[in-house]
Amino acid sequence: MAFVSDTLLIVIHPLKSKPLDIMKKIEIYTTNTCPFCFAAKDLLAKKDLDFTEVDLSGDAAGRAALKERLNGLTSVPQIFIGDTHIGGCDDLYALEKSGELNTLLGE
Ligand SMILES: N[C@@H](CCC(=O)N[C@@H](CS)C(=O)NCC(=O)O)C(=O)O
Repeated sequence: MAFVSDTLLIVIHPLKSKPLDIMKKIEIYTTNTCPFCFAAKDLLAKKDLDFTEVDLSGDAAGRAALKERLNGLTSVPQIFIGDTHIGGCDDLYALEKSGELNTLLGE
């Protein structure tokens, strides 16, 4: 929306007013039949946040690599903000409820 001034953008979406190199990347590991994955993506979409989805459906090697990275955790979704592993769907909603999600994204 090139016609929207920077000032107006700050009013519309405080997180997106941050330069892209400051806004932390959101990465979510999912499978395509997982209701918790849909719920987590739904929250991110409702907050109009861009995220990178890694769909591990049918990807045994990918799931094994994620399990290794997360010291044995096997469930999806698994969500990262920048280099920080924040956990799964419940953890994402808890962070949103407490207001910490915006802090994590914007700091
Ligand atoms: N409390 C977890 C629940 C996640 C969950 O149960 N995911 C299921 C798929 S919908 C799963 O990965 N189950 C297989 C496993 O735990 O290894 C969350 O909020 O993310």
